[in-house]
Amino acid sequence: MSSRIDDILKGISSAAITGHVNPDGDCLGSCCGLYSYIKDQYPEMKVDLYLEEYKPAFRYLRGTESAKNTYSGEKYDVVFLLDASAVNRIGVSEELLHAGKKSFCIDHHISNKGFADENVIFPDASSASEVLYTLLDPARITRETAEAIYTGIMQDTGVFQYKATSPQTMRIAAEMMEKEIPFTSIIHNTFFSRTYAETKGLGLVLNRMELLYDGKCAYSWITQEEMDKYGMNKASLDGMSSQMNQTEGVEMSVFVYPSEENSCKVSMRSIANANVSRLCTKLGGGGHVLAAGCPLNVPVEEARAVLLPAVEEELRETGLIG
Ligand SMILES: [Mn+2]
Repeated sequence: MSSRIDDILKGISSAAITGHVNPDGDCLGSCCGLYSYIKDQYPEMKVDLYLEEYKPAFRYLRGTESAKNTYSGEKYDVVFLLDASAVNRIGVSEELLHAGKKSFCIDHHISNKGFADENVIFPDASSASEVLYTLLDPARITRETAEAIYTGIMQDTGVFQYKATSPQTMRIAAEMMEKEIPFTSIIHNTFFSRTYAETKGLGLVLNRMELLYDGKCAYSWITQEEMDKYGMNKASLDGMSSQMNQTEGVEMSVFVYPSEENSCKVSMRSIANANVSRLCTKLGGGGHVLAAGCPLNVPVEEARAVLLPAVEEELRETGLIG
């Protein structure tokens, strides 16, 4: 059976694949899934995978061993952009958008306006990996491709718990399991397992957490000094806001961490009712309704004063506070 990806790849001799900045599990899963599919089906094709720094636990994914983390001007017949919601979110280099005769974006972010030549964006899909699956011929998905697709779906659904997890999501995951992938170790190693340092850092963030607005909003932060003390990097901060959300009565969480000098980044998660995408968009960021982020041009310690009025406005608009 010819799939959409097979149609695109007809008569093509080179392809590049990239995801978004600071790649997460879905970004890696979708990029490596497509890489693996092309490697299996088109062994003659030159295919380069571009990935920024990611959590070492994902190194089992096929393609990570040869991935490039800098772009030096190569040209391709087609460039695939996965899980990337906007031009300024493209990983490794924004120039990759124009590195191909044609660009093809595969995504599930509601904020994606379709910046590539061709775009397949399903805002209701659980993950870019799920969108990718719909473009492949299921009969030709090998164990290695299945590992990647399963990883991406599992990661972006928080192990099949978030709202975007549909019956179709579960059917695809089940189909991937039928390829005999080691799903228990994939889940443990990439979702739950942390280094000792990361566990200590999480403890600090949770211990510092405050409850604001009738306990509806959980707020916490970490400084560069603290990250250095615990040997943490950007990837060690994944999941902080989700952990904060596991507190009775909390509707949304706000976690602030350092980026460049005198600026910071904010990660927000909502349980169900608050729209953190709307909130973060007002602050110059974006993302999903239940998971979003934004950069701020103030140090970590000063973010609270900038963020709280916007948080309060969102909680009022949603009716979570009076
Ligand atoms: Mn995603």
